[in-house]
Amino acid sequence: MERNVRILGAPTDYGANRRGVDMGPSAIRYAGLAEELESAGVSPTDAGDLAVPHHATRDADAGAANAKHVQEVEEVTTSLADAVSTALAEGTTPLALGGDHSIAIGSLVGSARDADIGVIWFDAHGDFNTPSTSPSGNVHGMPLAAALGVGDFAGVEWANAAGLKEENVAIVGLRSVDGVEAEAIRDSDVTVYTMSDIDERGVTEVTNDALDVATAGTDGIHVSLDLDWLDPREAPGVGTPVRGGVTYREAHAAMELVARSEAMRSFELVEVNPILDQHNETATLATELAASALGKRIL
Ligand code: 6HN
Ligand code: MN
Ligand code: MN
Ligand code: MN
Repeated sequence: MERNVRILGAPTDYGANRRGVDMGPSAIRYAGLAEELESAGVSPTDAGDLAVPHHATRDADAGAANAKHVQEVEEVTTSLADAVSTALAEGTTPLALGGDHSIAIGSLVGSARDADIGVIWFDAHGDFNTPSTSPSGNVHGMPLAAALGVGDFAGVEWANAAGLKEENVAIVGLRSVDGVEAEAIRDSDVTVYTMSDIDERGVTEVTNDALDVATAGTDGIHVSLDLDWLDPREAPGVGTPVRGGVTYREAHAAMELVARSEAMRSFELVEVNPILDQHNETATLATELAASALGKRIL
């Protein structure tokens, strides 16, 4: 069956400190996303960018110190959730382009609206902070907790309308986690595969296990790919790099297993920051990994 992919740009940096990640969708398109997807045998349609409130029109210090710009994040994720669920209802696979990782709240809510979904979160970070545990106040460190309904987001009600189950969530590649965030992850039913697990068991076995977790009893999975999952040598253009990530080839191997599972119903590429990148290589890498996750074959 031919897959139709709908590209949804979400050019926002309200969830992160680093201005520049809002240019991620342009950089990824410029790197040749549409052509890469065609080479994977899928038909992409680009729906353009969601409207994101311009910085000049917003108070630079908006939101509480422990959840900065939470209203702007809510605005963007609400429209992304609608765009994702519409894309699915129209028989296409939504591919959201961040933007910082706060957009995942929208992808998850939209993808789970009419289905039971699992999630694989490829990331150096757990993104499981809440306003009361976050050391930075940046919402991009909180989307997984927010989408699971963990934590008090100062009146914002995006929480678990999605009906997402912790038992169907797997984090892969974790190597940077804050103190209280670590406790919260341990107390949850989310399954975590750290970089040490990948060292010991290999990326293939770990990804297959993560696929089992996310697909068990669900209608399909959301794949959230934070480019800082990769080692900064491969992906320098990210706002919160952490040494010791997966290699180029390990990342492709994992995405190829995602493709083989045929379980992916929604997808996102986040945290590409062209200002911090070198010659757009992180954006280019994002396009290549997307192609692998959507079934690109060598022969
Ligand atoms: N990301 N744990 C840190 C924080 O500020 O909460 C870093 C979060 C990074 C988030 O890369 O999507
Ligand atoms: Mn992340
Ligand atoms: Mn649901
Ligand atoms: Mn990250």
